[in-house]
Amino acid sequence: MTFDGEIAEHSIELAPEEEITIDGTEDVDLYKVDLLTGQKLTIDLDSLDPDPEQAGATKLQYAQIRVFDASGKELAKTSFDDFQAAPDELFKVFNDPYLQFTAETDGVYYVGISQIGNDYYDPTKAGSGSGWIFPDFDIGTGGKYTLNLSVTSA
Ligand SMILES: [Ca+2]
Ligand SMILES: [Ca+2]
Ligand SMILES: [Ca+2]
Repeated sequence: MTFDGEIAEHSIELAPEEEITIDGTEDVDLYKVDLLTGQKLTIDLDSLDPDPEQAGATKLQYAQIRVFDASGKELAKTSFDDFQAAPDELFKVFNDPYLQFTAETDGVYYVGISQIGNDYYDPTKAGSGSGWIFPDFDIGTGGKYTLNLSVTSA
């Protein structure tokens, strides 16, 4: 399955009259996946080149992947070695994360996508993201991506 996402600024309404603005460094996109015991989830993120027509558009660099169980407990997270091309990718694209996760029990899992630095958020709490920027390296400004999720049986 393929999803199109974007790490960017947006506003969310926590309650009527209570709206907060999330900037790109705090944005988290969560994807819900059902897995059976022993199934392996392969997560491949490809950041997209910015649209030249769109002023100020940037490329998502070093996105973070986290995997949670149904209660929001973290089970896996990108580490330095995970910033590499997927096996089906011809060119080595250092910067984009690729992660495999094997479910130990049947259940609902969540995949969280965020940008570098924003990797301690609580997936059960809106507004818990935080991050930082490195403008000199064009890091921290978000961007669009394609997320490829596939499940293989044990
Ligand atoms: Ca988003
Ligand atoms: Ca890919
Ligand atoms: Ca990739």
